[in-house]
Amino acid sequence: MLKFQRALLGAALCLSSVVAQAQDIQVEQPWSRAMPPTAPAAAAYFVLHNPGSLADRLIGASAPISARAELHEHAHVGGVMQMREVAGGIPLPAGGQVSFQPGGYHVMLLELPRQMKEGEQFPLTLRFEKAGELRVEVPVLRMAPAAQCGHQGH
Ligand SMILES: [Cu+2]
Repeated sequence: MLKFQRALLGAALCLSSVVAQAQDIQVEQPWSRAMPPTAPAAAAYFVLHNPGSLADRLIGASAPISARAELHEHAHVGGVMQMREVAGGIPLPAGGQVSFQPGGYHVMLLELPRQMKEGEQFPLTLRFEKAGELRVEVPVLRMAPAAQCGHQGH
């Protein structure tokens, strides 16, 4: 029974997790990991859904909490995991989804006057080639929210 209730709760969180939509693009489960006050940067994560029939591309991001925001990916370079800026933006195929998550794509927030604390949130503007700008509120969490949903069935 408890298992069933948890499943229901998970489904409810899943359904309510679409927080912003521009044309066909949806941004789900935005979050940022709480960082130590002295950390030089922070990262924002989310899942992009494009249920439409036109491919699009994430080409930029900005947030008032940081002077600079870059689109980053993690890649193995000579056996070492490094992150680097993605040249030319991140493609979002028609009918597809792209996850931004620790160890993968993320929006890197650089030159922050101060680190955000757990429980705070900040606006993040995502800029798409076709869909234009889309603004989401990003909660600062200690851990990833993905376990609540797992993105099954999307
Ligand atoms: Cu990065």
